[in-house]
Amino acid sequence: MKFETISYLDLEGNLPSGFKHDISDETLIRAYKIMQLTRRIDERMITLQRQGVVNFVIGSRGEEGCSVASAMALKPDDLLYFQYREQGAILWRGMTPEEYSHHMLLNEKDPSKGRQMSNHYGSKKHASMTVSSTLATQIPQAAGAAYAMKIQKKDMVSLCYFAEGAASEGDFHAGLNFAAVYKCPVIFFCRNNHYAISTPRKFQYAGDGIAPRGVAYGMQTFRVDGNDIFAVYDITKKAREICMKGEGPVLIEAMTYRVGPHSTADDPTRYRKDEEVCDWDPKCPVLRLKLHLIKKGLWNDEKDKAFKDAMHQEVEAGIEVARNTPKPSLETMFQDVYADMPWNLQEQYEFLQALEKEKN
Ligand SMILES: Cc1ncc(C[n+]2csc(CCOP(=O)(O)OP(=O)(O)O)c2C)c(N)n1
Ligand SMILES: [Mg+2]
Repeated sequence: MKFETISYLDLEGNLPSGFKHDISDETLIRAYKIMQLTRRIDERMITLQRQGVVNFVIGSRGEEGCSVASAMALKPDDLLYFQYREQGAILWRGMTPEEYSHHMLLNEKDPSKGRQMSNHYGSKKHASMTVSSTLATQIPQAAGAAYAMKIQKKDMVSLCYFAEGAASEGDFHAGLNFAAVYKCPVIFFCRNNHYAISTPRKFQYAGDGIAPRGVAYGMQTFRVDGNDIFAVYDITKKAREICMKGEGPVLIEAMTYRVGPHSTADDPTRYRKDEEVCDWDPKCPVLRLKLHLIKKGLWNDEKDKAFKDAMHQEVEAGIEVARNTPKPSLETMFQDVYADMPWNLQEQYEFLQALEKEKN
């Protein structure tokens, strides 16, 4: 079985003649701005990690089209389940650079109160479940949440992001099979970005990628150009409609490329050539949308500069506030699990309190 890749936007920013879409000019400009914001925040967080301010970063350079355009096709209450490289989606939902920075710096305003590694964002306000380090755990969770939505007859879907490496986990198969058998309104969104840390995709699967697995489980499946926001938006919107008609789940395989290192703990020059990375430069989702906006007369270099200056300032201001916000206090480490603290935790708490007193 061979899957074609659905793609509309060419590398010069043109759409096929007669191609129709329902994205307003305003929304297109916002998509461009959020993709640029995502890229900038990633760049700044990586620098802050090098300076010892942030402990860990997973950048999404080159994959902003997948996260932003898929979130754009949903309703704001639809539940998002992340892998970890989908910060564009939570920023699309309105998380501010300051809120994002509070999490990355793991200070007292971080919703997880510093109990997670950085880059494990999540937000109740933005209907976004917290990132989980253990690969693929979000897949059965998203299927289960969608099953609950179906039973409660809610006008709602869950969208579950994961990548081609995570699709080798048992949870992928359990989640997809459960969702297909019970026709759960869940969109499985696979970012096929060619690598799982240093493992290239030729060592990940022998078949034609991840898409045929959706067919095997009995669900409607699409493969899209993940660097074309029009294709990602169109197919995610269609997937949502399929779910709402009770015909879900849907699997989308978005073909993309991880331009940066896996994380700040990785050196990709050890396992891939620069030329391979450069091949993807013209396919960049941000560049292609920018060229399209310019062709439509919606954007120009002057607007770009003014937007970037203001956006960079907003990012710096957010980081500054986060840097000046205290770390979570000691007691938060012992809260939110037990109504009454058990004796052994009480003992540990007192031990740490004494240490802290000594230090001060
Ligand atoms: C169960 C489990 N096994 C291994 C790891 C270590 N690990 C973290 S990310 C990663 C690669 C995942 O690759 P992929 O799903 O393709 O996502 P990408 O990083 O390419 O976005 C691995 C092996 C983990 N976090 N959890
Ligand atoms: Mg991958």
